[in-house]
Formats: sequence, C-alpha cells, structure tokens
Amino acid sequence: MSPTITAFKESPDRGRGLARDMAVRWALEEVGQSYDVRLVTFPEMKAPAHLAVQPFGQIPTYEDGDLVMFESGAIVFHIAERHPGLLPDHPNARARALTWIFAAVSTVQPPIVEFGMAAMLERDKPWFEARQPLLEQAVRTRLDQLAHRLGEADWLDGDFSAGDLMMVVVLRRLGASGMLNDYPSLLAYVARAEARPAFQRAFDDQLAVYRAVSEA
Ligand code: GTB
Repeated sequence: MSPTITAFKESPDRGRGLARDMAVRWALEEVGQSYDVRLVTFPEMKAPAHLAVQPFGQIPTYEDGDLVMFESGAIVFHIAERHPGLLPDHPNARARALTWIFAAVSTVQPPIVEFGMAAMLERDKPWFEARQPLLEQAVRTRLDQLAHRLGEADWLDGDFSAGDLMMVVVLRRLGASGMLNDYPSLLAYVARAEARPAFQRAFDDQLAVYRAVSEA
C-alpha cells in the first residue's frame, strides 16, 4: 500500500512549491515510492480528525499503515531511512546527513521564515522599516556561513542526500526576495537540486493541484 500525505487544497503559495508537502513529495519521488495525497482546506486542518494526526493543525502529514507522522523533516528522514537513495551507507555519514536536516529546519530556516513573515504580515506596522535590516542580516549571516561550508562542492556532504533536500526546500523560500542572487554558489546549489527529475515531478504534481483548484 502507498503512503498518504496531506497537502493544502488551496495553497497560499500559488503552486510555487513552497509549502511543506513539497519536501515530502520530493523525498518520495527521489526514492521511487508512489503515494496518495489527501487535500485539506484550512477549516479541515483545524478539525478534530486532522488534529488527531497533526496536533498543530498543519500540513504535511504522512500515514503508512499504522504509522502516522507529522513534521516534514522527520517524515523526510523516515522515508530516507526506509528506502535507498537519500542517505549514504556509512553510519557516520548517515548521522551527518541527519545533522543537515536539523541544520536546515532549526538553524537556517528560522531567520528565513521570520524575514518572510514580516514582509507578509507587518508591512503596515510602524516598526517594519526599522526591523527589516535586522531580519535581513540574520538571514545573510546564515547564508554566508552556508556558502562558506558548501564551498565549491555540489552538495553539503558527499552525494545528494536528504540533508540537501531539506536545505534546498528551506532556501527556496527566499526566492521572491532575490537575496540568493548575492550568493552564486547557493543559487547554483538550489538550481542543481531543482534540476533533479524527482524535484520536477514533485513540483509539477503540487502545481497541478493548484491549477485544478484555481480553474474550478
Ligand atoms: N514544522 C512543520 C513541518 O515542517 O512540517 C511546519 C509545517 C507548516 O508550517 N505547515 C504550514 C501550515 O500548515 C504549511 S507549509 N500552515 C497552516 C497553519 O499553520 O494554519 C508553510 C508555508 C505556508 C505558505 C507558504 N507560502 O504561501 O509561500 C510557504 C510555506
């Protein structure tokens, strides 16, 4: 049986592949695992049936037999652990790939999300202009550090791994800001990842959902 994931019925990202189901779709495509998608509306995400699966009323979730999971990073790691293709064989290298998943979601992502949320929700607030340079600098600090670590390598640690997948998902949220243009190696890193056929399939599938709903 194929696992079932949840995704927005009407994604606010307008099909740009920025919602978190993208990470899960991409991981499943990378390992060649077919899956079903249950689309949920905002009210459905806050209803008891969904809260029983995702206590914070969010997407994505992952259900496979009697296994029920939430948190995109954990889901991606679970998929990577159970299928070949997204983790190296050596135990230490696998541990380092897990480290990069955590680095993506808990070190690089927070300033990016804060910067994005401020631009989306606080433009009319009196503090917006004063706070913006601080938020931008916090993102740039992480990008500087990440670019330094990546150097001239294609991927963060050896072959493409679940760590790269998660990092690219996080970096893609900066797309509209244009900030990545100042970091050619990171821009190329994201482009390299986006060129992967599995990314393309995942992207096309989530875009098809957005198009079907917006044309209905
Ligand atoms: N830590 C969780 C995980 O990684 O799984 C975070 C999940 C999460 O943030 N889910 C969001 C959600 O369900 C959707 S992805 N939000 C509804 C709610 O909290 O009520 C975040 C997201 C949303 C929209 C855009 N966008 O429009 O560009 C990008 C990313």
